[in-house]
Amino acid sequence: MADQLVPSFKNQIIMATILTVGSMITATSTATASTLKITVENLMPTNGGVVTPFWFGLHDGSFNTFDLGAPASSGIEHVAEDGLTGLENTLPGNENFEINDFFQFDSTIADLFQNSNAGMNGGLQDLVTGENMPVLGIFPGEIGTATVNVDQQNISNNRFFSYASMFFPSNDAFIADDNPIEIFDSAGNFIGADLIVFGNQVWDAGTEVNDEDLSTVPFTLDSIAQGVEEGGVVTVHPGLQPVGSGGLLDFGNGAFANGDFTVDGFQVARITIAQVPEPATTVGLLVLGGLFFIRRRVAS
Ligand SMILES: [Ca+2]
Ligand SMILES: [Ca+2]
Ligand SMILES: [Ca+2]
Repeated sequence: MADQLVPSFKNQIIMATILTVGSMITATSTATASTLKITVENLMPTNGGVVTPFWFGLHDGSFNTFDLGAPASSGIEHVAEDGLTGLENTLPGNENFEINDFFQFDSTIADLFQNSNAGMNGGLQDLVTGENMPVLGIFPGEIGTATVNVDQQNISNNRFFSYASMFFPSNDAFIADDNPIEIFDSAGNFIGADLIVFGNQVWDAGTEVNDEDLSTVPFTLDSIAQGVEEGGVVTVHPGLQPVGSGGLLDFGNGAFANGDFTVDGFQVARITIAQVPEPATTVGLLVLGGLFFIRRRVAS
């Protein structure tokens, strides 16, 4: 009996020590920086819509992307009408692109964020896009990712997540958070996010009339910043014109025929925010070191 107890007692010490070492490693890594992985998956069917380069910000909770029933900001207008965020020159192959070289745009969402209290308070912003055609965005079935490092010591500056992206093709349809999403609690514990944007959460910016005319929808550079002013407010988008009516769902022999986001249960995108684990090699070495220490103690 005693012979069986000894190894089991040893195992308990070993387990306890591994847990201690494990929590020390966790404590060390969360005391400094956290690497977050932002993943955006286009859940639309083949020949559905495109999620244009997806803007996100990590901030103190004070940045307001939009309000239903209120006029859209110029930042949201440019996202919704033309898929432009102001961070175009961060996209692969697009390093020399400056919006204002082509269009006399007022503030983009990147400008608004940078100059907001949230931005000046250490807010971070970037884009998530697809690998196949990064300048255009994330296509049906495609997944885009981005990683970002947040300072765990000042996590209150980056506790909340906001996002905005155009639903393409459209005159001014977009997806975005109506309220910032809390991804760290007030004590700094990681909550993360895993959410699906449904078709009834596609918004109309209220800035451009939904004429679905090829000259006003940004299929080419020439049709960027074209359209009839709407002068309205942000609403739930009423939907694209039905198939057969000559609208965008009929464009290009049905290239976007499955983009009717008013279909029941239609899923636009899945957004996940996860913490990137510590590199396995570092953890392994530390655990091995801990075990070596235990064996010496148990043997003595
Ligand atoms: Ca809001
Ligand atoms: Ca509109
Ligand atoms: Ca337009």
